[in-house]
Amino acid sequence: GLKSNPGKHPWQASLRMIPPETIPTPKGHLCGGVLIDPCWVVTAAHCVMLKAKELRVVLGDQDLIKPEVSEQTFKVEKIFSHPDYYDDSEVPYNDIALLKLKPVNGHCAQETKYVKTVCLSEEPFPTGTECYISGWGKTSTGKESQHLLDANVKLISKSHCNAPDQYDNLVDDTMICAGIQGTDSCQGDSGGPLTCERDGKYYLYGVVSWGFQCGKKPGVYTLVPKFHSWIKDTIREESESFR
Ligand code: 4AZ
Repeated sequence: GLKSNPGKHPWQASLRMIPPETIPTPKGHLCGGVLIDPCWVVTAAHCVMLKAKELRVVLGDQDLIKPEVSEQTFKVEKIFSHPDYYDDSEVPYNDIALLKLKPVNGHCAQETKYVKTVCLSEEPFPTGTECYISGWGKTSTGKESQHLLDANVKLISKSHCNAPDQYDNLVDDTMICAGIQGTDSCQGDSGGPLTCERDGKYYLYGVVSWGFQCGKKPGVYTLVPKFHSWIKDTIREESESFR
């Protein structure tokens, strides 16, 4: 991808592992995430196989190394990995998780030009729709990016993605493929957004999940509409139990 304009993906989150000194990525960046409610971030379940205490969520970030005034950093109160998440010979199924942010002075994310929530998609977008991916993952140089990058990708049909020379039926109906030859998400982008536009509004349609290498076959994304009820129910139940 190319360097993204600040404020173009204001729902993009950076998941950090603490202490950052122990891993070789800028400031401990582990995965992407997506802000869907002031106190809730969606990510990939395969990203959060660690304790909530070891995580930080940074919103409003562009440059992973430079401190930026647009940044808002939160601790994680609780991790909700999808109960049906599992990994079968490197393929993650139901690869989605919710992070409940720990409020500071009674609030979580505060809306700015650089920090905003995104809508959840409840309906399918047609094959061929041009959508957007963003993240700090590996580029063609083989290194993770210091700057937030983005790219356009097209939604790919299940039948094409499951062809014998592609994923040979490993892609199930909780996943959506997207890509353009050579343009793809990669290591470090996991958990981040695949957003699509409808009537001038952006919707979270996929969560970066897996793929064979990068840029060679389509990227595979967790299909958000399939998890709409789980997301809404989890947020509702958790908010109700604290009233
Ligand atoms: C990864 O390793 C990864 N091309 C993420 C996305 C894709 C491949 C690998 C999709 O986290």
